Amino acid sequence: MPTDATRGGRGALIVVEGLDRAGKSSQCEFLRNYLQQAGHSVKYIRFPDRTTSIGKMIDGYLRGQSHIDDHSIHLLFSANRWEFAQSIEADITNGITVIIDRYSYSGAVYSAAKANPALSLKWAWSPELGLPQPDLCLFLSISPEEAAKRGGFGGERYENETMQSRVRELFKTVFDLQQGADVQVIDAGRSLDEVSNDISKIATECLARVGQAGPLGKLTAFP
Ligand code: T5A
Repeated sequence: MPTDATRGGRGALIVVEGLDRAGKSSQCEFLRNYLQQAGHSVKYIRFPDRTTSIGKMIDGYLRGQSHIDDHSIHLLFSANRWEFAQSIEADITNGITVIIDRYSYSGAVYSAAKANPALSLKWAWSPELGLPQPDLCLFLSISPEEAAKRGGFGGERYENETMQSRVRELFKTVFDLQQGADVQVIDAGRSLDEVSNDISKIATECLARVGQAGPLGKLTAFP
């Protein structure tokens, strides 16, 4: 199958963000299949990637099997993204569109939502500087109450309504402060099909746009 590079363009970097159980993984899988059927080469990755050595430490922490200091776990989440940064950039250059399920935005807001006075949002954003800049960020917006009704909620460390409410507010702040990506807010409280319809339209427009765009950018500091 020809990649977008053989048609003269790079791939797009599309990030899907939202609260726990907002439907990110379901929509990422839908979008991968949809874009592949439309003839694009696509990869789907998710953070944390729990398969690497760093990812295994994160997994143990999220399941409550280990205690790790707030700053240290934050840096591990970021290191987990840096492990994949070069391969993401190479794929994009080679015309492959990369869909990422959670990214730096989650990294900053979940750590800042712990309300540790020594861990500000600005501090939490700093290890993300220089990572690939998404072309599009799809934010699946759902209330913490609605998300809590969905399957499997409550099993991991951050899955409680106090934390999720803080996370929701901080997502708004970080999107205002980091304006490089095109952030599209999608009402994720609707049916799977209604959400997918919106996502497919927005992603298709994004791919058309990046075909004419310059190289992928990098995440930058807050103003
Ligand atoms: N974290 C993550 C950090 O603290 N720092 C970081 O840097 C990063 C990257 C794990 C935790 O790590 C934190 C954030 C998280 O607390 P995760 O593994 O991505 O991150 O965990 P979740 O976000 O909880 O991932 P989930 O896969 O559980 O949730 P999704 O992907 O949002 O939801 P999905 O698609 O799996 O759907 C959940 C359920 O809802 C149903 C699905 O069928 C499924 O049962 N569903 C719907 N039901 C009705 N209507 C819809 N529209 C639905 N969409 C999905």
